[in-house]
Amino acid sequence: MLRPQDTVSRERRSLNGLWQFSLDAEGVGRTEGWWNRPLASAREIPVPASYNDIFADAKVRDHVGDVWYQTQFRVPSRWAGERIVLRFDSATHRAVAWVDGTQIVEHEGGYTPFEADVTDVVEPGAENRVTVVVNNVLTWQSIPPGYVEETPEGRRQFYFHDFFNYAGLHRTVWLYTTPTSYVSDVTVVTGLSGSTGTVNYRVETVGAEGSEVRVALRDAEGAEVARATGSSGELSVEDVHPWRPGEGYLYDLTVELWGTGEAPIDVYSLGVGVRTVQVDGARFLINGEPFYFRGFGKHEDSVVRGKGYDNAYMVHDFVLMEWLGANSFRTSHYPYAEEVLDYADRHGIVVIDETPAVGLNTGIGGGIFGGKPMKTFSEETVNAATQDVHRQAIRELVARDKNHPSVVIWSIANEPESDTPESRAYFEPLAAEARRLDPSRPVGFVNVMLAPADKDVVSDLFDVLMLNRYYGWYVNSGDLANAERALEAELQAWVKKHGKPIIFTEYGADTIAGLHSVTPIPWTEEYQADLLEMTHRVFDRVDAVVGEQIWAFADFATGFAIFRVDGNKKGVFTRDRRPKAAAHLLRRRWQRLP
Ligand code: GCB
Repeated sequence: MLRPQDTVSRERRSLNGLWQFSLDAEGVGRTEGWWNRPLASAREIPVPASYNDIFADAKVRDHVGDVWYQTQFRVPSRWAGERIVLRFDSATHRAVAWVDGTQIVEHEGGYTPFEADVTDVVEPGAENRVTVVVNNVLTWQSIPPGYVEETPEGRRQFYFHDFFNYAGLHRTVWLYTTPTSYVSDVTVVTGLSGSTGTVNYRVETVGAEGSEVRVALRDAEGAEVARATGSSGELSVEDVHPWRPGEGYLYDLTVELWGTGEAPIDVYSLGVGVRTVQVDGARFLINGEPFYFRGFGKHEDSVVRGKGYDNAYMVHDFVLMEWLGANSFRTSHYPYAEEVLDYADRHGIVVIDETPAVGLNTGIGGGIFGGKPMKTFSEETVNAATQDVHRQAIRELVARDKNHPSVVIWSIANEPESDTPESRAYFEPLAAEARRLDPSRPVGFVNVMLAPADKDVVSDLFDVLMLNRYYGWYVNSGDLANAERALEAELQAWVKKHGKPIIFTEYGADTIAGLHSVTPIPWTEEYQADLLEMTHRVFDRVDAVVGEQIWAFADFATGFAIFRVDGNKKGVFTRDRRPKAAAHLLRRRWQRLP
């Protein structure tokens, strides 16, 4: 799915700003047709942002159900005759949108874009009203899953993941144009052979019978290095300048649609990084060279905005990662804003790209913390309908992110149940689907500590092993000597069983910034640093470990739990991005590693 662009044939404008917002506490908006008129008793709300922390109002923060957004926009009269599209970069977790009285689109899933052709609905030159109902309910058939309980005080949402269920219009809303004959999709797959690069491309068009696709590839200085005609083909680049970790070199692929006129009908341009990704035994290769991931699991999370996209936080987070010497991160636990991947492409940061499939595991926490014992996979819980939604989430992730050179692995789930026949039956078709959609990238899922090598029954379906482990924290708590032995023993079992590259996608310790101790006491800054050092000693002894991504980049908001004080504190930075002692330790280590 192509991002909106300004080109000679296209124009876009963002509808970001202050919108009207109404909470639908009684759940009556859909039957009362709230889209037909200005929202009653509305407040102003920023878009993009999560709505939860904007108001000093628990009813908004903890709301379960529908909220309504509305704004007015004017379509420039010069857009008459163009195809006009309204696009939402995301609406968490599902939405229906109307322009004036007409429903234009609905979408399931909180972290991927959706759009509607509104050419016949809007009036160029006139004011039009857009209304969106956004729903935050998590069910057994949503990704991520959850369930709702009715209480005398109203509905309560439960879920199995460890971050706050922020909701709303989290990313940009665009109004944009294309010509009526237009480029609807572009797919590139790149290759390298010696000093020659290849760019295999495929262009899809709509309404373009009788027209011709022409593509041209230019280097970063703007010099043309290859061109071709036809909707698919392969471009070859002599003396190629590859995209590589630490150096986000991008070519520009300009796609043009030509009719009989003097100028192209449509023009779209795409940044292309020429690079290869491959798994070879226990090595992870980028451009044929072994790559070692160092970085973080992150969240889109900041004060007030919640999961609302913010340029300042985005750039600052990258700058802090660079300051530490990190070269990669995982989009735990959902696809991030496309601006993030564009930045990673330009700066040579390597990304593990994850679906929102987090919490498909009732075994975590459940019994101990008062949750009801229940099966993960059953007719009543995660079932075939959930699997369909999950499959669709994989499709939308790949469709959106397939052209980003920074993305090197598809992670199709975080810590699902993976030690039962039901889990294998659930994941086998999903792994196959991810591979079918994109044979050019390794596919993985993130394994939970409850399913070590001797219990796991799904890892053979995947190309890499991604492990989340909390030795020294959730197990061997406060006992780093035993933690070190246990971690190494577990790792050796994986090496023996699979011989695949192992990336540690999580390890770490909750740490209160400013809490210090001369002895190694959990929750102190010193303990976090000691735990990381212990874990790194083990990694350095095991060749198959090809990556270390600490949990987490920064402290973040969670739902209430008796082991969470104002959120999860495993950040190497605080929520407002101040470094804990561990940051300095990582900086010393990562600047030393090749
Ligand atoms: C995990 C999860 C992550 C949690 C983390 C923790 O395994 O993948 O979402 O936040 O542990 O801190 O418990």
